[in-house]
Amino acid sequence: MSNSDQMNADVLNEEHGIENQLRFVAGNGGLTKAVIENRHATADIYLFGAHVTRFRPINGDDVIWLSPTAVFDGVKAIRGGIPICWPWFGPHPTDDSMPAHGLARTSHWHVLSTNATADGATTLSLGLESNAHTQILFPFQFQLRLDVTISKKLSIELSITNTDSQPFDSGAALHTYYQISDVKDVQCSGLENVDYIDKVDGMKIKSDQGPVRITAEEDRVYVNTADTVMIKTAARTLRVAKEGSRSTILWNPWIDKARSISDMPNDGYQTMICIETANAASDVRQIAAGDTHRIGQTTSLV
Ligand code: TA6
Repeated sequence: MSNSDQMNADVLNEEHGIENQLRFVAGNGGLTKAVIENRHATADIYLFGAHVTRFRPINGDDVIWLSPTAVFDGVKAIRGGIPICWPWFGPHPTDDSMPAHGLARTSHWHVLSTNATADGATTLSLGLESNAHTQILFPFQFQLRLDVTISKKLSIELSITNTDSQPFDSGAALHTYYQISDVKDVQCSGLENVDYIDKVDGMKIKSDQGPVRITAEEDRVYVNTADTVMIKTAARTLRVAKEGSRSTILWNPWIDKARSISDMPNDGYQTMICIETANAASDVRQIAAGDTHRIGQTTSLV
């Protein structure tokens, strides 16, 4: 840990630490993270990218998948966890030189507040405001706030406030990597009979009548759904409910794509699936000057 990292953690603990519940430490690569340990669960949240990298209910297993070869250099997005994709999901709509999935997941956020509630939950709020760097990528004034609440559930909510004098388009995804016991065993329900854009088959519009199983690379953008998704394996079922979103992404890179991703082990695809609460495709929101849009999700064990 460098002196500045330690100082940063010390100052943050002075101002925002919660005894026996929330402390700041220098995590991987010296990046500052909040460690939350309460009577319901434990969790890690990096300030870089406002990135949740771990959530484990007490007496349970990790819910979130984190690549063992993730890079923590404060520049590259952390592979796994919950990358915050904003102000666009996927490639930039018009400019290929722009970073995939926007600027939020590779920005350094700051602590707004921390709170311990009577029922033993812990909340961490992080903020990111527009600045000279973000203006290059996204020429609007904005304020972002991410509220992470750790109880026996994992709740996150991204608030996007337009502090500019004109409206802007806001695409987003809470790009959540879920830990699963075996990709060959997983079934995702709640998306039956919902149209999706198939990104691995010429962007064709398709739909399924039954639960989704993974037998090859899947990269689907479900449109016009506010529904809860259930991620089922023999080991457990996860429930992902969402707000402020009418599009859901389902992704598994499978063998070849996983091998091409430098910060993912070749076999990484076998123990993860992404279910992403989004504002993508036809669900990109226009936020008027002065308005706020909120997109959130709550993940729980069934
Ligand atoms: O959400 C699925 C997706 O858009 C895939 O197409 C794949 O690119 C994935 O995101 C990961 O993107 P990243 O930029 O983090 O490598």
